[in-house]
Amino acid sequence: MTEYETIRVERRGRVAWITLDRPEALNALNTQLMHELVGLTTELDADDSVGAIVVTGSEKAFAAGADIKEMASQSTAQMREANHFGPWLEFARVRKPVIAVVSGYALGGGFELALMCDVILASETAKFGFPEIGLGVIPGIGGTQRIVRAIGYPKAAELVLTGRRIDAAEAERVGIVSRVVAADALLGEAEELATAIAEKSLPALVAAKVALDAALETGLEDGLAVEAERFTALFDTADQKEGMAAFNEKREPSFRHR
Ligand code: CO8
Repeated sequence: MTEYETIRVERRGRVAWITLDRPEALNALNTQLMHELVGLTTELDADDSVGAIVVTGSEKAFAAGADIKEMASQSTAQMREANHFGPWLEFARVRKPVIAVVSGYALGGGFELALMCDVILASETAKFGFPEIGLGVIPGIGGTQRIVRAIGYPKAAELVLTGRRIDAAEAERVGIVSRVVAADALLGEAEELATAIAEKSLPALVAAKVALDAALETGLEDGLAVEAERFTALFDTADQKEGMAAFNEKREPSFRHR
């Protein structure tokens, strides 16, 4: 079992819960945390007993950005050498559903991490923003790209160019988060949501993510072709036979995830 210093991991049925755990820095994403988080999610992605992955933080902060103390004195050459971008790309390529459960600050890299996930469930205490512009930089791990795709250019540009922080209600209104829930209901709702997803057929979940990703990556015709191919390929899985038999027999399906 790998030991982690900046994250905690727990299994609840088919759901793997990852908690960012650098309370002294409001879960700022330093290099160690990045490697631990990306290494673990890659392992969980290869483990067929895991159907969905939750990433969460503390009540006060999901993550307050990349670690400013670590970055402050770096030169361009040193930033290039460090390659902070490759590992986050690996995180974004995880095949299984990843759910960000956000309470408190999701700023800068923390907001970008949430945007790498498939679903964002937020507490009413959540605060999102890209403060980078006020630090003399810009979002660097996908923020400018994913926020435009998520909410459209004008609103995205306002957030990136001003660094203005928005609350959970505004984030829900503009379509950044899937759902906002009361602070004391967050973990319960998250568990229910993650379990509901994780218990679905794994091949169908993976196919759904491939098709959804295609909507972002390709034109409509190519995306439709990806969807049609993935849909068709599922007809050779045991779970498609079970899912449709269960419907016809008026019972709940018992998926074997193959
Ligand atoms: N990095 C390092 N340390 C941090 C960070 C951070 N991003 N955020 C908070 N901390 C530390 C504080 O320095 C403080 O430590 P100490 O007690 O040693 O002084 C501790 O966490 C608690 O923070 P505060 O005392 O500031 O707590 P407050 O409740 O007063 O304020 C805020 C909370 C508003 C969240 C405030 O901490 C803040 O503004 N944090 C910085 C937010 C920010 O600017 N984030 C963007 C960072 S840049 C970025 O994310 C770029 C992403 C692209 C990266 C590409 C590859 C690396």
